[in-house]
Amino acid sequence: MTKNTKLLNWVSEVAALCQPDNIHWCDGSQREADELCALMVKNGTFKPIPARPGSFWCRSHAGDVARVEDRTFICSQDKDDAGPTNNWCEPAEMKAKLHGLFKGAMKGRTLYVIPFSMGPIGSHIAHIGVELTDSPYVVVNMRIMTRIGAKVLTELGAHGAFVACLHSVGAPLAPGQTDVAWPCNPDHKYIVHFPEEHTIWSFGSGYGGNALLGKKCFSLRIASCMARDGGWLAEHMLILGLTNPQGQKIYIAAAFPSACGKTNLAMLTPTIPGWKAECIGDDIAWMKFHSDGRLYAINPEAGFFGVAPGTSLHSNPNAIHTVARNSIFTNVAFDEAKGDVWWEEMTAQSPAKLTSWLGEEWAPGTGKKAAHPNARYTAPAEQCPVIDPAWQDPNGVPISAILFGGRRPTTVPLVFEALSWQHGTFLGSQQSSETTAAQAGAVGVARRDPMAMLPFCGYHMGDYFAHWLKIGKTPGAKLPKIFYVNWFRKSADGRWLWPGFGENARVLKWIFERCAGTGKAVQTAIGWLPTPDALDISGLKVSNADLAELLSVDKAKWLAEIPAIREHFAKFGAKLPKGLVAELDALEKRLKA
Ligand code: O2Y
Ligand code: MN
Repeated sequence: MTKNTKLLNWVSEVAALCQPDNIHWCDGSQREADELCALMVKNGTFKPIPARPGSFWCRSHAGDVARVEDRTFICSQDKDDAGPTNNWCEPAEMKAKLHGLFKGAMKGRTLYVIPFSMGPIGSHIAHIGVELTDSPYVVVNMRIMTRIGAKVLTELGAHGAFVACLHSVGAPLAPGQTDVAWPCNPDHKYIVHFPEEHTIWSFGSGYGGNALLGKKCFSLRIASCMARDGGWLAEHMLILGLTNPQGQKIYIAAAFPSACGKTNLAMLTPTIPGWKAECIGDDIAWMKFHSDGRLYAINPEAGFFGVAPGTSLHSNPNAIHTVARNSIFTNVAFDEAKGDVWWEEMTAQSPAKLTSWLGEEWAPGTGKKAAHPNARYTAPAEQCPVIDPAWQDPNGVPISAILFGGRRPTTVPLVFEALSWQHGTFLGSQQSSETTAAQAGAVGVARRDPMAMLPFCGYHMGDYFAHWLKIGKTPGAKLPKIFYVNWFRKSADGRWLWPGFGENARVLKWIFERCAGTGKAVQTAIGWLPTPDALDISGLKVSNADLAELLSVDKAKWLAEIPAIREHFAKFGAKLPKGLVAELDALEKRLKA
C-alpha cells in the first residue's frame, strides 16, 4: 500500500461519493490479471481466443464504440484558455454536474485503484497517474497500455504528485441485479479535463480513449498543458528508429491525422537493402530537452491500441505478429470454426461464417461489416518483432527529424523539408488531410488538423502554436529538422503515384541523408525538395513522369490553398502567433515571385 496521503484521501473521497461494494488496489501482477480475465469470462464480457494464447475477444455496447469528441470538455478556469477547438464548461458547474452523476455510480461494483506510470518508471521524462475505475476491462487494458501496480506506488512515494483520473461506466447495480457484458451509460457520457488541477473525470463510456485515461486524456490533453508550463512537448506522434547500412541510427517522430497509416509507418519494414526501421511507439511522444540541447523522446505508453480492420500481413506484418498472443480484441468478429478473431482485410478472403461484432451470425455478401470499423486490438509493445532496443530507455531517444503529413491526392509533394523551425511549425499548423469513409462526415474533404492535435490539445491552439515557436527559441537548442510527407498523391486519372507501405523507407532514407548533411535538395517556394536523383528508386516501378509529378510544386494549386489557410488561421483570433502569419505571407510572396 501507499503512505501518499493525497492519494489515500482522494480514494476515500471517491469511495464515499461513488459507494462501491469493494475497493481493490491493483498490484499489476499476472495473477491479478488472470483473475480479472476469468471474472470477465464468467460474466460474458470476455471470450478466450483458442488460436491466440492469453487473448480475449470482447464486444462493446453498440452505442459505445469510439471516442466521443462532442462529449469531451476542457474545463479551464478561463474559457479563453480552452480555445475555439475545445468544448468548455465552467469548472464548478461541471463538477456539480459530475458529482450528481458519480454519486452512487459504483454501487454493486468494485472500485479498482490503478497506479500507473506513463513512460518507464523513474524516467525523468515520465509522469505518474492513478486511475480509479469500476471497470475490470479498463484494468486489464491499462495493464497492457501502461506500467501499473505496486512498483508505481513505490516510485510515487509519500509525497509524489500524480494525475488523478476518475472513471465510471455509470451503471450501478441494484442488490441482486445481474450485470450486462458491457456496462455503460450511452446517454450520459462526459470526458472531462480540469487542466489547472491535472484531473480527469470520465463517466458513461467503457471504450478506448474515453476510459483508458492514460492515453488521450492524460498523455495528450493534460500533458500538453504540463508541457506548455514545463518547456517540453507532448505530441500525437509515432517514434521510430532508422539505421543505415553503415549502422548509423537516427530517431524520427511523426504526426499524422487518422487514416494516414501511422501505425503502419511506426512498424515499417524497409524494402531497401541494408536499411532497418525499429519502433519506439505508434501514437504518442513526450519530448524534453537534454543538456546536449537535443530533444529526447519517450513513448509514454507500453502497448498498442490499434485499429484492427485493414491490418494484414500485407499492410503491417509486424502488427499481425504483435497480436499473436496476450492481446485483447474489442469489436472484431469471431470465427468459431478456427477459434480465432477476424476483421475486414485481415485475409484476402473472408471466412464463410462469423459472429459479427454485434454478436450476430455473419456471412460474406450481406453488405454489413463483420468487425466495427473502429475495432481495436490491445497488445504489449514488447511483443512487436521490430520494437527498438531503446524503447524503455528512461533517458529517451534523441529526435533528429519531425514529420508532419496528411492524405492529399493533389498539390502536396511526396516529401519536402521546412526552411526553418518556424516554417516547420507553420507547416504543422496548417496540416490537412482528406477525409475517408472511415471517418464521420463528408468523404474527400481536406480537413485541417494542426499537428494532428485538434481533438487532443488541452488548451488554446493559438497558445499551442506559440509554445512550438518558443521551443524553437530555447537557448542552446539543437532542434530536429522538420519535414512534410504525403504518401497519398494521385495522378489526374486517379492512380496512386507512390506505392507506400515499406517503400516509404525510400523517403525516410532521404530524410536520414538530409539530417546527415548529405541528401541533395533544391530550394522551392514551399521548402527543400529532393533533387530528381536524390530519392533512391532503385528496383521500384515508378516512371520518371510519375516521379516528376510526385516531386513537383504546382504554384497555382498552392496559391489556391492560401485563402483556406487564412480562413483556418482566423479561427485562432488574437492568439494566432505573428510568426505563423509571417510564414504564410512569405509563402504567398515566394509563390507569386
Ligand atoms: O476510439 C478510440 O477510443 C481510440 S482512438 C485512438 C486509439 C489509438 C491511437 N489513436 C487514436 C486516435 O484517435 O488518435
Ligand atoms: Mn492517435
